[in-house]
Amino acid sequence: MVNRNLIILPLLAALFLFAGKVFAGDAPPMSEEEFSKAKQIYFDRCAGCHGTLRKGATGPSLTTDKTQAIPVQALETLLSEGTPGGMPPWKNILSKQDITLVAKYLQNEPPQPPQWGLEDMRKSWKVYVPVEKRPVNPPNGGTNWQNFFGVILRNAGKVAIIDGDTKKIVTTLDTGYAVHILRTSATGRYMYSIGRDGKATLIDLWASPPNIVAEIKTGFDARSIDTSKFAGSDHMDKHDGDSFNYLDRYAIVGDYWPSHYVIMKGDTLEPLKVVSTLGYTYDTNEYLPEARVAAIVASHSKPEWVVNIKEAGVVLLVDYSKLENGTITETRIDAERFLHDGGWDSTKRYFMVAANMRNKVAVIDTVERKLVALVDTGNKPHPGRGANWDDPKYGPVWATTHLGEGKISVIGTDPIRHSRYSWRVVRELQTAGNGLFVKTHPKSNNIWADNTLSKDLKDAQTITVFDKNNIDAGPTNIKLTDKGKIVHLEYNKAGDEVWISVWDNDGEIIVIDDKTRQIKNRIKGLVTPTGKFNVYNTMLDIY
Ligand code: DHE
Repeated sequence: MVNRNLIILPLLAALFLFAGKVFAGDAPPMSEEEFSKAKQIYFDRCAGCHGTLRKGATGPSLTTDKTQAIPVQALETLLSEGTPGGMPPWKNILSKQDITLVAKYLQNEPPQPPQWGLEDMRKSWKVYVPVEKRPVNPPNGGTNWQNFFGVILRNAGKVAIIDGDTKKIVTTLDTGYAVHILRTSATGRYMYSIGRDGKATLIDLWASPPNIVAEIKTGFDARSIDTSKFAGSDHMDKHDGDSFNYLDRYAIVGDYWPSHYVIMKGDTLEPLKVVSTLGYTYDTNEYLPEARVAAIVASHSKPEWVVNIKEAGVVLLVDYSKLENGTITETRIDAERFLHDGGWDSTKRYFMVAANMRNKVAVIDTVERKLVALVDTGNKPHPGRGANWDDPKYGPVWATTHLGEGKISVIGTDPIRHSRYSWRVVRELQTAGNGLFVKTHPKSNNIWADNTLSKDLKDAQTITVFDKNNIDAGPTNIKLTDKGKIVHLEYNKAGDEVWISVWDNDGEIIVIDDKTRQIKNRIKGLVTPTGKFNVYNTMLDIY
C-alpha cells in the first residue's frame, strides 16, 4: 500500500512553492532565545545535509527565497513527515514545538558562523599523556589488540573499545559530542575519533586500558579524519640515517565549518597547517562561501591524502612529503558535485567516491592523477568506504548502497583484464530498503548491506546478504532486531565474523558467524552504537 505521505508531501511543497512565489512571505519574528535554540537544532540535525549556510548538498538548498515561499505549516509538515529523498521524519526525534521553531528559523536568514584558525586550535589543543610517558610496546599477555574494535556510542558522546576475541568492553572513553567516524594510524597503535563538533581525539590502544592521550578542536563541524600511511621508500630523503617514513607521523581532519582541512602531528595532534578549501565549483565556476571537506582517504603507496570537497566537486591529492618545511602540494581534479563518502578499489590505486546528489560515483586514478570515469548509479549512492570483491563473471568490482533506494550498484574496477566491465555498473542487487553501508572481506563469500533508511521499520531492522559465488540466487534478508535500526557493518581481523550495530538507546552489537550466517554474540548495553572500526582492517583499509 503506497504511503499517502509520499504523494501528499511533495505535492504540498510544490503547491506552496508555487503559491508562495506569488505571495512570498517575510521572516517570522523569533526571540533571541528561540533563534539560538533553533540554530543549535539546525546545526545538530540539518547542517550536514543542507549546509551551514543552507546552500544544499546531500539535501536541497534551504535559502530564504525558497523557504519564505512556503507557509510555516507546510514546512512543519515536511519536517515532521520526512521526504522520500532520505530526510527522516523528525516527528520521531523532535518535539512539535521544536519543529515549529526550526520551520520559523528556516524562514530567517542563516547566521554567519565564526571562523576558527590555527591560534584558536592551538588554544584548544591538549596533550594528556606526553609521548615519552606512553608504553613503548603493545600490551602483552596475549591481548590481540589488533582485533580490538572502536565502537561509536553516538548520542552518549563516547567510544567503546571492545576486544574482538573476548567480546568484552575493554574501556569506554569520553570522546565528545556525536562522534562521527574513527580511523587508525598506519601501525594501528593509535585510534582517532572525529566528532560533529570538530573535536578530534587521539586514543592510545597500547595503554592498558586504552586511553585518550590528546585532543584538539579543529573547527565547528567536521566529518572526516585519517592519517599518513605511506611507509616511505629507499629513495626518500634520509633522516637520522634511516629511510624517512610517515607511519603514525601525521593526522588530517576535514571540516564542514569552517571549510578547511587541518594537518596535525600524528602522535600529539599538534596543529601544523590549516588549508582553506573555499573556492569555485568545478562546473559552473560560481564562488562557494561554503566548500565542505567530505571523505578523506590516505594513500598507502604515496605520501598523500585524497581529500574530497563536497560542494566544489573537486578531489584534491594532497602531497605531505615536504610538510617538514611547511609545504604541501595539491593536485586538483575536477570530479562531480556534492562529493560525499568513498573508498579504495581492491588495488588501492583507484578512489571511488559518491557524488550522491548527482547519482554518480566518480573514479579517481591516483597514479595517472585524473578522473577516469563518472559512473551513473542508483538514487543517491552512499557507500561508506564501499566493498570490494572478485566477481565470478566481472572480475574485481566495488559496490555501493543508496540513500534513495534499496539497491546495491556493483562497478567493475579492472581496466586491464576486464576492461569491458570497468567503470560501469555490472550488477544491480535489490536489498530490503534504502541503505547506508555495504561490506565484505577478502576471506568471505558474503556481501552484507544494511537497510537503515527504509521507510518500513521492519526492513530497517533487517540485514541483507548475498553469496558472492551465487549472486543470481538473490538476497537473503534476515530480521535481526525488534528495536532501533540496523546500521553499519564491520569484519573482525580474521574475516570470519560480521559485527552489526543495533542503533537504539538500548543498543547492541550483533556478531554474526560469516560462514553460517548465524548470530554468535550480542554485546548489549550500548547507547546508540553506529560506526565500528576493527583496528587491523582499518589500518590496512580492508573492505
Ligand atoms: Fe556519515 C561516513 C557525512 C550522516 C555514520 N559520513 C561519512 C563520510 C562523510 C559523512 C563525509 C565519509 C568520511 C570519510 O570516509 O572520511 N554523514 C555525513 C553527513 O553529512 C550526514 C549525511 C549528515 C550529518 O549531519 O552528519 C551523515 N553518518 C550520518 C548518520 O546519520 C550516521 C548513520 C550516524 C551518525 O553518526 O550520525 C553516519 N558516516 C557514518 C559512518 C561513516 C560515515 C559510520 C563511516 C563509514 C565507514 O565505514 O567508513
